[in-house]
Order: sequence, then structure tokens, then C-alpha cells
Amino acid sequence: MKYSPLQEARYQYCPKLPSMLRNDICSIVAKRGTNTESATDRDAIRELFPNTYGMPMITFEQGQNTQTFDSIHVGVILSGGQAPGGHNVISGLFDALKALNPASRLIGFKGGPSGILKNDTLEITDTLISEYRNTGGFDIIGSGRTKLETEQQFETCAKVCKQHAIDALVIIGGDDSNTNAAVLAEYFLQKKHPIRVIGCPKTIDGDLKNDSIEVSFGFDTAVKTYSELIGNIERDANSAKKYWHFIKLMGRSASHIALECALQTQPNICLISEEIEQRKMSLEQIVDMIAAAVAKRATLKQNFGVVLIPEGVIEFIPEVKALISELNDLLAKYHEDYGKLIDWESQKSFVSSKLSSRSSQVFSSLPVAICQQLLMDRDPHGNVQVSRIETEKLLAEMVQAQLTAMSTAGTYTGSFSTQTHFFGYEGRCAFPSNFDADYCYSLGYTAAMLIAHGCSGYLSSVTNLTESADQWRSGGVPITMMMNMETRHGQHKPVIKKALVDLDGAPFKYFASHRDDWAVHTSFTYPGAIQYYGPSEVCDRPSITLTLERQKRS
Ligand code: FBP
Repeated sequence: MKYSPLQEARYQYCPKLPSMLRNDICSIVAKRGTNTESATDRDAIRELFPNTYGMPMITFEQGQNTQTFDSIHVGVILSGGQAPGGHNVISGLFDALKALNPASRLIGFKGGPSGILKNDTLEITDTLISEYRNTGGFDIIGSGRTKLETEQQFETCAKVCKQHAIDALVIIGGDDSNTNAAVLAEYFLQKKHPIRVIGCPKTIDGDLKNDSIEVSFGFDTAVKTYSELIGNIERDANSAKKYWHFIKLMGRSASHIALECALQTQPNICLISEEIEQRKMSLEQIVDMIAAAVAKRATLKQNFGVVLIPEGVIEFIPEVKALISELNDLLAKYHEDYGKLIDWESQKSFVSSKLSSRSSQVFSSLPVAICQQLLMDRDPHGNVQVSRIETEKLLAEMVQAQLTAMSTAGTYTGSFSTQTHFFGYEGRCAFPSNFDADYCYSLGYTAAMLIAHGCSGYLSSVTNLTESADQWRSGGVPITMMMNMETRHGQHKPVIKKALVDLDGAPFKYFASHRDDWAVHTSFTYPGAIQYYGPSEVCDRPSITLTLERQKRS
């Protein structure tokens, strides 16, 4: 096969490990801290996780370790959406397992969690992994969104692991997949299945973070990829001076991606869903706010600009949130009846007749395409697939209508033409930035160390990430420590708390203190492409969000 020159060059890249992990693997000791507690709902979570609740934090340190490591058989699963760096988690895991004992084996389950249920495997060998080092994507074994959550599934997992003599499973996933990893670890201990379970924090959305997990992997590369594209669009807008660009950005519920891209590119407007919810802003108010900025720039003869829109914003607008919640119930309850309706008119009147009068009003005020997108199939967690809702088009159309009204009223004179974009899939499989390549390799390496030291129910953790990689710290965080109880599908369940944008946090505050200026005066910045070679301050820099968050703490 012929590879691109960059791919060839990236094969040669040696990911940086924390200096402590570069020691002879047998001279690393696991230091156990004091016992931990979950953030909230302690009694309920302790009761659900009698074997794994309260375990101590683990930190790897250099020390005298006379232990010899037996060969270990590990199974690995990639779960959920792609995120740059997944292949490096697997390479770090592979290299550490071989360093611990060359007879160790790594078995990949293909196509995500369903791979273990179907016993669909692929052994990771030196030759295979060498094709994937430092590359984007999850194509080495594939990924999927099947949830491992029932006792029957857990028993199948145990059976399949036994068949392959697997001692430990590594689940690379987001908050839901790692919640399931914790439940599986607890189940295996309760049933005395000798299989350890370790999680790795993945998602471009950046919403799996807390005091012990500074960032999920993939976020860094994804935001840098989108920021390059946004910067290019800003430069085009500033050159042609004729379009307002409405850009929707992936990220599911949280606005971390939109916020980071705003910090990197200084657009005229960036909506932050968490703020919209807090301020209870209606769709009309959001449209008014954007139209006011457009009108203000028109007075300066700047009939162009850039608006960033987090993909989940629609769910944070109170009246649409209420509508979505009613639609969720309605589609669950009348699934069969609704499925029999074939044309839009009958679907629309069926849905409208079942909604409350307020939601019915909101539903009929939305363009047909948006109504249809709101009615599409839910994801396996029962959520609306926000990546499929064209909020960027909705807002562009509504702002256009508002400006027409303002023009008639004589409060706006300008020209308004729009272009709409959605950036999401473009960033999920990019070549990982040096930061993600190093971070992921270290996470995989750490996962192997946790397994070798007998841990189960832990999330691999690498911290101190705003320092150079040699100063990073490596260890494990008990997953139960990150949990709280939430109602999901009408049931009270333990889940890892999703981290939304903190409106009191340094990244949002920085953005909020500059946005009024950015809205009116063209202040675009052009980050350019991710740099893989060159000075460290250009190639290894972490995201602005991470830097601002950590500055506050240090
Ligand atoms: P994960 O939470 O599994 O990491 O996936 C994140 C994400 O990229 C979201 O930002 C997006 O809304 C969703 O996946 C899209 O899902 P799909 O790949 O199924 O279209």
C-alpha cells in the first residue's frame, strides 16, 4: 500500500511519555492514596458498588519493585464516536504489555462493544500496530455504540474472555461507556470472574473531565482541526466581505468545542448552550441578539461575519427543550402508530394533536425540515441526534427574517447573505496532534500498568498536562469517584457526571470579557493547520481551554 508522506513520517514519531514511565517498567511502583468518595449520592453509589466503591487513587512512582510480571492477556474495545488518538491508546497499551512481559497478548474486539458479544476478535500484533501508530481513526478494530449493561451481556463477556484467557478488558470510551465499564468491573468482582476492567477517557466533546481527568482525548485535535477551518472561513469572509457564515460545531450537549474554537478564532458571535439555559433565552431572543450584532456591523459597513453554534444548543432553549421532551415521550408511547404514517402531513397532524398547546405552537413555528429532524430516530441512549439537526440553517433563516422586518421598520440598512456549515466528522479522525498522540500513548501505557498492578474499576489518568510531557503524572482514578445518580429513561441510575461548560470557569470568563468587542469589530485570528514538526511551543501546545483551566488551579 502507498502511504501519504505525512503518514509515513508519523509512523516514525515516538510519542512522549511522562519521564517516570520511561523508567524500567519493573522499577515503577503503584502508590495508593487515601480512600475516595463519590462526588454526591454516596450512600446510593456505595450500595450499588460494594466491591469497587471507595478504592484509593493510584499514582505511579519510581521505586524498588522486585515484582516480576506474568504474561497478561488483555482485550480492548473502542466504544462510541471516533476521537483522534485511539490508535495510540492501543499502541501504548501494546508496548507496555510487551515491556511487562513479551509473552503478553492484546486482543481487539471488533466493531465496538458488540465485538465482545459476538466474539469477533483480532489479535493486535507488532506488524498490525505498526500500520496504525500516530494515525487518526478507530479503523484498526472499529467502533460501535452498543451498550454493555444487562446481566446477560455481562455473562457473555465473561464467557468470551474465558475462551480467550483474557485477564483484563480495556474499554476506551466516553462517560456512558466508562459508567458501563465500572458496572462490569463490579459485576466481575461480585461473580468472582477473574477479569479486571480499566477505562480510558475518550471523546472529542470534552465533557468527560473533572479534578482527576483534565481532558478527554481527541478534544485537542478536533478543536484544532475545526479552528483551522473556521480561521480559513474568517479570512475568506474578511476578504470577500459579503457573507455571514453560520457554523455548527459538534460536541453533543456541552459547548466546550464551540468555546475553545471561539477562543482560538475570535468570531463575531459564539453561542454557549449552558449560558442560554441559565439565562432562559428563547429562540426569539437568540435571533434578536444575532440580528442586533449584524445590524451594528452593517452601520460600520461590515456586512459579513462568523457565528459559531454548538450542535446541542437546540436542547438548551427552554421552549424547544420542553418540546423535545414531549416528543421523546410521544415517540416512545406511540412508536407503532407513528411508524404507520407515511406522509409528512399525517405525521405532523398526529404529532401536533398529542402535544401540549405550548409545544404544539413551538412545533408549528419551526421550519418543516427542523420538525422532521426533531422526529428522527433517537440514539441508543434515547437522545435526539443533535448532529442531524440543522440549527445553523434554522438560525440563518430566522435572522434573515428578523432583518427583513427591521429593514421594513427602518432600523436596519445593510446586505445580508449567508453560508452555512457543519464541522464535526471532519475532526474526529484527523492525525492526532502531538498532544493527543503523546497523551493517548501515555493513557494506554498507564492502563497496562494499572492492570499489572491488579486494579479494576479504574480510569486511566494522566495529569499535569499543561507542562511538558516529561512532567506529566500517571495513575488511576476509581470510576465510582466520578459518579452521581441521575434519572435516565425514568430510572434512577449511577452515571459519570457529564461536565458542561462552567460559566464561572476561566475559559468562559475570558470569552465573555471579549465577546462584545469581537461582535462589532473584526478581530478574527487564524490558527492555521495543526503542526506536527517544529518548535515545541507551536507543535505541543495544549488547548486554550486546558491552559486557562489549569492556570486558575496552579
Ligand atoms: P462520543 O460521545 O461517543 O465520543 O461521540 C461524540 C460525537 O462525535 C458527538 O459530538 C456527536 O453528536 C455524535 O458523536 C455523533 O454521533 P454519530 O457518530 O453516531 O453520528
